[in-house]
Amino acid sequence: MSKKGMIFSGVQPTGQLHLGNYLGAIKNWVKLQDTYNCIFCVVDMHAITVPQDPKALREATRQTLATYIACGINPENNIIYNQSAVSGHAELAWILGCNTPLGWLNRMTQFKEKAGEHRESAVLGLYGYPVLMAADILLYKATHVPVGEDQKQHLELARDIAGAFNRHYNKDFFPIPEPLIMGEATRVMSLNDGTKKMSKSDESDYSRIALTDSADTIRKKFMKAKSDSTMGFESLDNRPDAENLLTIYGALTDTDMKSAQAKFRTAGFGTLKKELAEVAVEKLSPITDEVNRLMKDSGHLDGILKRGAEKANAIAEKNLSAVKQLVGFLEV
Ligand code: AQP
Repeated sequence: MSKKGMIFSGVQPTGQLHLGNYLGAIKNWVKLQDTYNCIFCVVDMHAITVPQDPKALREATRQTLATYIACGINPENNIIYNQSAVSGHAELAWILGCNTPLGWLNRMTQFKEKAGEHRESAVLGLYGYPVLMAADILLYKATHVPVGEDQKQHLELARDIAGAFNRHYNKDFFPIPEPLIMGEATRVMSLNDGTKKMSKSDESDYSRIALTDSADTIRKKFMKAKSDSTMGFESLDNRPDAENLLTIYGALTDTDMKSAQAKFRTAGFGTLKKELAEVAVEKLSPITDEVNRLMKDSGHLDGILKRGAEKANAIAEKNLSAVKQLVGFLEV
């Protein structure tokens, strides 16, 4: 069967992957891997846009790969590697950066959120993160990018950057990549605060379900999740915590929001949380067990990354060489 196009996507090895990464991204990759040519990257160069401990970064890189595989990504049929192993990402990011107006970067909300009040001391890498993300995608001429809702703005910028490059060099060189924002849970929120995204870097461990949490921890975290005082789930207006828990339930059980609401129409938070915890334990325990098993053999994981990087590099070098030709770099 001929495949529909080229997918590129990735996760930063900035800590333990969580339910948001799974439902917003990796669960969808598993569905897409048979119909597209897929490149799934562990984006370690993005990770260092905030300080990382080198030993922990290496470990998180392996753990992110192990999580991809444990969630059902087949390392034989897809290219999986870590970003820093392919130098083309950095090279293309520089070239694209020379075509990206600062005004476009100034609109990026993730930079504003992450830099916060410390804008003056924020590093260039954090500011340029979206240009590197555009380079990741365009290096492989990817046509589709499955991401969670939070990455939509960066993907729109990647589309703008691709268009600007094509116009500048008067050639339809880069395909304009399409976002694939799929599933019932495109934005999973913190268990402590339904208005905030679930995130690896949240200070509170209770804000997220990590894909390496034990069954007991998963139960404890859901039972402690923030609730409100309204009984039943018929109306979710101005109830971000209720909506979040129901969204997660729907995504884990592959039911739409309406059916999930109907199921818990007159129930209290306690009932929803108990059922949700059991569903999560059932779905996530096999993933956790497999991650733990895979992590015992780092040689095997490193071998997968090495072979993936070789395949990725072969595509990257070809595309980058064509970019350099267009730009006018002399290759002797
Ligand atoms: N809460 C979320 N809901 C749905 N999708 C999410 N994704 C991340 N959080 C959620 C999706 O997961 C993919 C990889 O994201 P990432 O880890 O590389 O970067 P991030 O979006 O910055 O995630 P975190 O957890 O918030 O990381 P930190 O704390 O390190 O910044 C993307 O497709 C993303 O949309």
